[in-house]
Amino acid sequence: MLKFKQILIFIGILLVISCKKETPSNITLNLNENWEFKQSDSLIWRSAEVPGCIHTDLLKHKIIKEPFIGTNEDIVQWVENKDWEYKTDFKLSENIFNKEKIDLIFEGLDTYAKVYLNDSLIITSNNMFITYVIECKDILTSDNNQLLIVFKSPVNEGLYLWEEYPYNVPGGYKVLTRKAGFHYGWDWGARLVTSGIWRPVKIHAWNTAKINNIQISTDSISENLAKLKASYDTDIFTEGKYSLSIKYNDKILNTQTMFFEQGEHSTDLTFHIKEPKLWWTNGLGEAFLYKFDFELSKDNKIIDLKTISHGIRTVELVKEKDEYGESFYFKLNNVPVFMKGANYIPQDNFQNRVTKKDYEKLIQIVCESNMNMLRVWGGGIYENDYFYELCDKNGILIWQDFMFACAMYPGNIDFLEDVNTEVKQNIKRLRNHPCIALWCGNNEIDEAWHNWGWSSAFSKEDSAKIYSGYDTLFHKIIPNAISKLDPSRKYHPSSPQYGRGNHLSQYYGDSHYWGIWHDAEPFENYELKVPRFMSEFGFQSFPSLNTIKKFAGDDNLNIDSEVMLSHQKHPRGNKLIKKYLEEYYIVPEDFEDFIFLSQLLQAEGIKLGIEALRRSKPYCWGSLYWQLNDCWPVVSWSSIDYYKEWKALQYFVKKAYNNYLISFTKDNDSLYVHLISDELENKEAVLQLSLIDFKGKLLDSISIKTEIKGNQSKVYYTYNLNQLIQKYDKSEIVLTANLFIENSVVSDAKYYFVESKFLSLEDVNLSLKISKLSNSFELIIMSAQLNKNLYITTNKEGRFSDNFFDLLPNKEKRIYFYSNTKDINLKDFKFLSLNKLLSKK
Ligand code: BMA
Repeated sequence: MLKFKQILIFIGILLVISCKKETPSNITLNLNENWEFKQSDSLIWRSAEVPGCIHTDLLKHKIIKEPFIGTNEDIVQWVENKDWEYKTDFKLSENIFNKEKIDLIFEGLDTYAKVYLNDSLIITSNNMFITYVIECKDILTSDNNQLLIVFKSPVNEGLYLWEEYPYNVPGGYKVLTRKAGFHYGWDWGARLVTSGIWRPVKIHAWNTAKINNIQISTDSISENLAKLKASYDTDIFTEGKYSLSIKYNDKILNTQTMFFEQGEHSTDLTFHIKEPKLWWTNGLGEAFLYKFDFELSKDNKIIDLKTISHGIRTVELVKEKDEYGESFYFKLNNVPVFMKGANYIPQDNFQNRVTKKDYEKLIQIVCESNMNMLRVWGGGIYENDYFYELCDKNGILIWQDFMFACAMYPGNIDFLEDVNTEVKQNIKRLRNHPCIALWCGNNEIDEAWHNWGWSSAFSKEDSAKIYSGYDTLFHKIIPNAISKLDPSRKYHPSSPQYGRGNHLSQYYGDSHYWGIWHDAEPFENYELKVPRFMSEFGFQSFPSLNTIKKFAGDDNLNIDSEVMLSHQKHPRGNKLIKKYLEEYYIVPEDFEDFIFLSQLLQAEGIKLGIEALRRSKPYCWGSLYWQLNDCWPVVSWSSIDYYKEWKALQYFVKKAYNNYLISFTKDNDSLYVHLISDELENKEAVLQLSLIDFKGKLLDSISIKTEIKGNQSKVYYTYNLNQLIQKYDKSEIVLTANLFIENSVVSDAKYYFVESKFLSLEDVNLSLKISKLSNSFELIIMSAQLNKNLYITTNKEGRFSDNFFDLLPNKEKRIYFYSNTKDINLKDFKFLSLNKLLSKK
């Protein structure tokens, strides 16, 4: 009996062993431990973090103060003028050292770096966006090895090259250095020109052969079948018979055996998926991913393996001449989709401080806010793989700029060759991500050259020479690389297609409309200047008091304090905010009131813009506002601040980007009720409209049964304004709208008949209740009168389900506060509203 049991256990163990996935014989290891750094002209080595940068290492050793606090940015500027060195000692285990080939991989060196392995110079780099793979078995020893990396000051190197440079081009000396543009400061960013090993260092040890790269492409998709192709790039050391196989859920989809000679090979394998589940964007369906294993085997042993998550879908950018000009919209799986999103910048000046949690939190906010596209803007970085993986998983399309913004870059051979490598590598790294929708050459350079007077600042001859560099880079090198390496995707040379000085910008391509903000035009102009696709528009606001206190303490809480001014990088920023406040509200003296109103102003303004764009479907198909996030705590155009705290705008965006939107427009005596649907199907619905006064008295109401057309914007009801409101005081009434589908409210909106600042708002008491739920605290709020833009704050860490909302009279509003705090009571919350503020006047 016992014997039988033992046999069973033995069989069980055998089964477990045989089911365990075979691991490939090639090995990849991180070499991120044991690093030290020093200033080149010092003798003191200190521990360093890799991946990392010089500023965070200096910070860890208390040699500099946190640059984001107070005015510390100023006192750390010396760091950019020094040279820095990093070193590590390492020993290779026998199983690595005995491999035939050992590669050292540097995924990112920022920026002017010389790398020495055991005293031999193995890399000279001047581009932070390039990955280096160096074969170095010959230089490695089985004993101790040392890596030393010397970083030259990027500023001194840039200035040195600049001395020789023949043209004083826009962008200045930084254009000569392939480094993130925002490191040198931006109108929302601190100047922190850092250096260091910003991406991982790895060792790849291999025998026999390796897979260099896999490219998945789509031949055709139908309901029954998706025909796909995998292109294997392999590097063979030992010639012989090899098998290439593609697996899904451990089932082989295709396999091929062939003889490879020594050297690099490119091999295509087709494979099919029956009844493919398509990849859809957030809001339209599941972003379904197939996890494929691509294997390279020899003598029945897996030598190398790459696992790739792939979404089956088509994305097209449709640019077709029409009666107005030229369209600019995206079709996903053959369906035109309105793009709702924002411009994304790096999440920190120091990339190593951005954790996986930060990426997850950011993408979660993007999804919750009903977005389906982000533009990775050209003055930052090509993001890391995790960012794109999260976008793949969550159905967020990416408009990917190459890293060029607001400057004229050189056209000499060395520069262009280097950029060619950068471009090719990044296309190859990112092209398998279903989230990538478009490659875009640069940010605003074409616009600036033609519309901002850049070209006319030079003689005709110089101007032609400078432009020919631009032409080669953005009209030859980059599109050539794309058509070779990623032919299924479109390329857009520069965003916007036309600058706002050019009247064509409203009729052709994508547009950056900055008449509002930069030219101080009223927000209402968003309704007059609707383009085909809005890829930038924005307005600044102050971050919350909690965020401000983190960098300004309690003693600088005044918009003109030195600290606050050092965290406002736009030269006319505060002036413009005040100007618009005067126009739309008041300019409050109290700092907290000012923060509140600056956020509300931004939120109302951008909401107006978003609604105008969405109403204009199918003329316009996109709304990407400037900007989603911040890279340090600052006054800026962002909708979430550096700590990912929601500004008023984020709450407004969430509603304005909902698949169903109710929006109002007025024309003389007519008030139009528009319904916009981004859903693909028609739906039976009920639109409920009620006119009430601020004490809750119902004055008029109507309920309209209708079918909402999928993927359309249409007027569903028109009021005669005179008839509707003539009996009432316009400053005391509001029209509320609710859209019901299958008995639940899918969208709601309010229309006021005078501007907010002319409303008769009284400061009245709120009735409040709080209770603890399993994952949040529930606040039940009520008031006998309308409360306009009720803003709830607390200094406990957490997030509100809604904020800055209008509380209707005598109606309970339930707000959830998500927090890890154990206990909280009503005294911990503060309430501010337009009622309080305007009745203070
Ligand atoms: C846009 C961007 C940025 C800038 C922003 C606000 O055009 O491309 O260059 O930060 O304007 O001025």
